[in-house]
Amino acid sequence: MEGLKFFDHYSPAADLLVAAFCIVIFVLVSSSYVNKTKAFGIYLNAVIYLMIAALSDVFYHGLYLFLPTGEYTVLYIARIIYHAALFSNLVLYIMYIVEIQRLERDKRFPVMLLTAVIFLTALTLDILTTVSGTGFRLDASGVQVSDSNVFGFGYLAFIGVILFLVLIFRKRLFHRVMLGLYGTIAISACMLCMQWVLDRTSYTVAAFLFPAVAMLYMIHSNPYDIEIGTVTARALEDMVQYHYKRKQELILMSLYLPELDEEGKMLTRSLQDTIRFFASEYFKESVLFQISNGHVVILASKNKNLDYKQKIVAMLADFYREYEKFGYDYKIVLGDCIDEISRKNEYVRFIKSIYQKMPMNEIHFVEEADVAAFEQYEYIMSELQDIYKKADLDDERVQVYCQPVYSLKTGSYDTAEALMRLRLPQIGLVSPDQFIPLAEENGYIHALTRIILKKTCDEIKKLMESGYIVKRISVNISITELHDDKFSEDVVGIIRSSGIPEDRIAFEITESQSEDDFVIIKKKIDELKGMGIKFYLDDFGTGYSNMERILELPFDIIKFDRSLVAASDGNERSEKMIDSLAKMFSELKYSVLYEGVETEGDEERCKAMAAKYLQGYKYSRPIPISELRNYFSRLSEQDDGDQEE
Ligand code: G
Ligand code: G
Ligand code: MN
Repeated sequence: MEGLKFFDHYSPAADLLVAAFCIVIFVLVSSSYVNKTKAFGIYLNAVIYLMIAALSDVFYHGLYLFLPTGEYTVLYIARIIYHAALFSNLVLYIMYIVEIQRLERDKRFPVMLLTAVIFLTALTLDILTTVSGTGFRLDASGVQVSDSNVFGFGYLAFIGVILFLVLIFRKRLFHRVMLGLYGTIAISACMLCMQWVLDRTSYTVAAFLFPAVAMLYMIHSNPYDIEIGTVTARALEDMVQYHYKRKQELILMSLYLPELDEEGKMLTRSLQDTIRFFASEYFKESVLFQISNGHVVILASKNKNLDYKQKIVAMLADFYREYEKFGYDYKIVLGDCIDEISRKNEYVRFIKSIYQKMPMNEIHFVEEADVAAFEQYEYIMSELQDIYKKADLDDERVQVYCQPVYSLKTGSYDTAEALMRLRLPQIGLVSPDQFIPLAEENGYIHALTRIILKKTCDEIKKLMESGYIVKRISVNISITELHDDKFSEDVVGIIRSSGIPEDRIAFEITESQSEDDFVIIKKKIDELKGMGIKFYLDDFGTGYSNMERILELPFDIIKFDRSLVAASDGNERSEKMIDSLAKMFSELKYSVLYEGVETEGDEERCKAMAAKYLQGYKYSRPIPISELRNYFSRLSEQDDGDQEE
């Protein structure tokens, strides 16, 4: 140090670079989507102080060149301002860490108190030692003559607090983020050590830049999908929270394209362009969020779009025009954000609950009633989850209803379809359309099937023991559960442990949609058929039937959907078509079952169209399974019946 002039330790290059980098950070922040959390506010302040520190470092060193020799008071003051800026930056880093770690009040308070004490003590000592001459001084020739290095001790004290926080509360953040923080702190400390060893001061501020860059990248960056211009669902929550706290109202627009909402599917380029256009063209400062492949949401502030009603009208008009081009099925939900939902920050689930109950290709305007429906949806969902978790095959909440099926061959009811209902403590009986889709989407359906299967087997056993003739009862199966490799093993286990013959159970499956489903269904039918379990093709006529595909699957019974029965009424062409389909199936050794037989007329027509089985309100509505005995006949009665024939 001897003889080396004050200015020789220093080059402004690093500080100027830091100042420039701070500007780059501001540019990045304003051109990307940032979650405007409290932590982010602290972060921005830290960057501002960093920039002040860099500039004041340049300034106080520069002063040396302009001040008359020996008249360094202004320089000393500038140097203290520089230290104050750096210390403020460190205080803000500590506040920031405390914030992202979400420390509780009782932990936050002592940490911040200690930080304040360090800040005031270090700055006071810096000033006192400078004034008294025991601290930083330059002699007439510009050589540093004394340095008690208050700054260095202050710095170490702050670093001590930071290390304490990141080590003691390291579990509070994702470990990779913590590792990133450790890494940048270590690099900063190394830089300061090297400076100290080499007796240079140029990189002091630069060392403080690394944590700022790391935080921006790891914690606040929320990159746009560069093609479509969306940010993630997480960002949606932050935006909702930000506006809710400030009592600023938002407008919500949600587009769902079910056909594209599968893993691996991509929105086409031109669809991306269109969505980006819709998100940016109509509303000022709107943000586009991608919730899943086929689901995007736009949020915009009401204040900034006072004419939002006209904008929505214009947007929808354009939407219909664009829709012609793409032709995908859609569901749209539009409207004001609702306080109740904003408070809980549950828009994604809220919107999904609306989609659940709305028909395809419609637009739904959000209304208060949706909130009540959402609460019910959430309740059903939590009950389903609980049923799934408890995995109790006798769960009281899952109830078996049955619709007896009339057999034309025996002239009696000896088969039936099991239909599930939920009986939930708070809302009573729930019908399948309110919970089957939910259970399927969330992976709970097989848990329900197991219960209904067990209960059906138990009832069949009771019926048989009381002398009733039960040919079989069919249980509905969802395609999603067939994808499980253990399916066959599992259902056979349940049937066997109830002690009834396997052939008393049948499974109903609806037409498959994809090649994948087709292969799975075929495999499962092959596995189970050998044991005498029969298979019904459910709802025939409602899907896009591929006749060739259907005939490749070894179904036993084809259930003609009730829409076919209705269509055959009074429409000769339809009747002819249905009649020939039914006859074709019969000749190929399938049995034909007509669903939705409601009247005498329906019954007559179906009988003439190769019917083997009839099901519908004409015979019975779905009834609790325990009432099935009112329809089924006992062995002796059946004998009587046979004699009459
Ligand atoms: O009985 P209801 O009309 O409410 O039944 C409506 C639909 O729900 C039926 O088309 C039927 O396919 C379906 N469903 C009823 N019970 C079950 C069941 O146990 N499992 C499955 N997967 N679907 C069922
Ligand atoms: O798709 P699946 O066969 O599983 O559907 C059976 C459903 O059809 C039952 O939930 C029942 O409520 C309903 N259903 C049964 N019979 C009739 C009927 O005669 N008319 C109408 N409209 N619906 C029926
Ligand atoms: Mn069915």
